[in-house]
Amino acid sequence: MTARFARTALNTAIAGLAGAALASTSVSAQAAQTVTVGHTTSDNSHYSVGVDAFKKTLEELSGGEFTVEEHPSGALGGERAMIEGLQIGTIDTVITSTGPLGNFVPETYVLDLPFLFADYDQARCVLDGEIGQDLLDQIGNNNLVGLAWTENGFRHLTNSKRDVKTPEDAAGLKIRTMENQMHMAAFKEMDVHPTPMAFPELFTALQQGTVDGQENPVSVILTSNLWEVQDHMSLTGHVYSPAIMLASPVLWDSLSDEEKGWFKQAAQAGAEATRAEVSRLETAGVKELKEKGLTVIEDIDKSQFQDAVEPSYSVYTDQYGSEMLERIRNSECLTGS
Ligand code: EAX
Repeated sequence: MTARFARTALNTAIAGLAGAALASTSVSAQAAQTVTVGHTTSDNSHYSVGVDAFKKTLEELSGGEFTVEEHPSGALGGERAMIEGLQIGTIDTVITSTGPLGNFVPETYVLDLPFLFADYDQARCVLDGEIGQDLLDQIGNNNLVGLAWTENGFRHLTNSKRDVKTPEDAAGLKIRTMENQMHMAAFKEMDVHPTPMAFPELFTALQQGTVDGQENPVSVILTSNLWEVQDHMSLTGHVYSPAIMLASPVLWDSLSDEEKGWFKQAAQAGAEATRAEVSRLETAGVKELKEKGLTVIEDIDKSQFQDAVEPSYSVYTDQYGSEMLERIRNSECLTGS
């Protein structure tokens, strides 16, 4: 190396260092605002895949003004407790199933009726359309902000006692349900003993035999390791479980319109990533659960379960009428579309 070349290389290196120092000064002068996201599932779940996409999109759109901190596995509490946290501003954003949401926004109970949606296409289409938007608006009237509909998935039954092929097989089992009136009413019709419980308590309750079984989408059963404490799974798909990304009104009111737009766009990117993961796990996850030792009953006559829980619809219509139910049934969203 000639002396001249060495000097030039040294100068370039010094210039580079100075540039880096300048860049880091300007970043630290404008520290990113950290946004918390809470959810109950693990850090390899469908929700977590959504958080990654949300984080990436929000950081990109805001040019680093916001950064995202994930709190998975119920670290910030169960879903009902986290929604309360949003209302008082102790949590910024939450991804939750609609399980406990009806307790805050009764209009959303309709979504948790058993066998309301025939398949993923129909459910996603309804939530992405006018009906989904109207429900987001209702959520906005209840001291919460609905950023985007995302997804938990069709729920399937697991238990530690026996193979369940028919509603009669399930009768007498003690099953943990979400804290949702519609789910509890449906299970009562099957002569199951519904035991509402927050998700973070579920694994231990199954392990200790406080309950015999539970019901959740494949993604949750797999990534929350429920297969370790359950033996039998039935692909009942008895209810579609929507999820939603919610924000605290305290955070929301501090944002400009442009920033609000970034949050909504990022939440939608998260929802798309989550839905793709739910779809992937619907088959790949079942295979994995079998490999882990669960007996999976795939050939279920769903119409038997549907007939058994049908009377529970009156629990909803007696209180809330049938207008929203009819809108969903009459929507242009087709199955398999
Ligand atoms: O949203 O409580 C439940 O069973 C939910 O499916 C879970 O918390 C993921």
